[in-house]
Amino acid sequence: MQTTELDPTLSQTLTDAENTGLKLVIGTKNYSSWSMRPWVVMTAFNIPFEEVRIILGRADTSTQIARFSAAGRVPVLIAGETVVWDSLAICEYLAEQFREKALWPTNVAARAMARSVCAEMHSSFGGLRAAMWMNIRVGFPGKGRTPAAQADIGRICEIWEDCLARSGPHEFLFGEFSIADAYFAPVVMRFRTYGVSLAPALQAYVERVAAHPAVARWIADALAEQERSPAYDVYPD
Ligand SMILES: N[C@@H](CCC(=O)N[C@@H](CS)C(=O)NCC(=O)O)C(=O)O
Repeated sequence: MQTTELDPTLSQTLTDAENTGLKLVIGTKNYSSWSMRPWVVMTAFNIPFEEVRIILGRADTSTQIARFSAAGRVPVLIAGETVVWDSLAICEYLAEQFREKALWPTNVAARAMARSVCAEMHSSFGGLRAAMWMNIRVGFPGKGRTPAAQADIGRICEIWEDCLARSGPHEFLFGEFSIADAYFAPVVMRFRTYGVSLAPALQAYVERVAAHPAVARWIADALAEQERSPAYDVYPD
């Protein structure tokens, strides 16, 4: 056993992860927006897990991912014999398994709306994804403003304004931090990278999400990564 050499907090986390048996397979943190969502949820809600990080964009990336999921995508959650792939399915699985932690809002109407905005995030915003990919480390101010990306930014602002009008200007989208905020965390990263100017209330929301301890940890990990995907580090003219 090497645990005696680990710092006590990490050692406890690893012991807890062995007990829950949860393993989250993710991609490179600087780039993997889909991986960020369930990782932030699990970290924010103190759900212990073992992290398995696969470097994206390498010759063996597909082979590495195939060890865990035939779908060929990360994130993947391994819970004993149960394999859950796709970020939204993972969040739903966690919400069911850890009901006492209220990963979704507790109010039924708020929960329905939170699920709707996550489903919309999950199935839409192709313009934003294509022109403004997640890259936490760099700055691409003003880049990527294609008409489709602009339309997506407009719709996201509308969603955030609507949620914050109901929850309160100093709150998260549904009051307490929830899956919905984790779902939009990669958008927050993009808005920072690409310097999207926002109304003050929405800018404050961006800063609130970025400062959340779970999000801040992901950002710190992403900044510490040594791996580079050159195609995503320079914005083409
Ligand atoms: N809809 C999926 C999308 C997952 C996805 O596209 N993941 C990317 C990384 S962010 C991936 O695994 N790409 C495979 C690769 O780069 O080889 C989800 O929500 O989990």
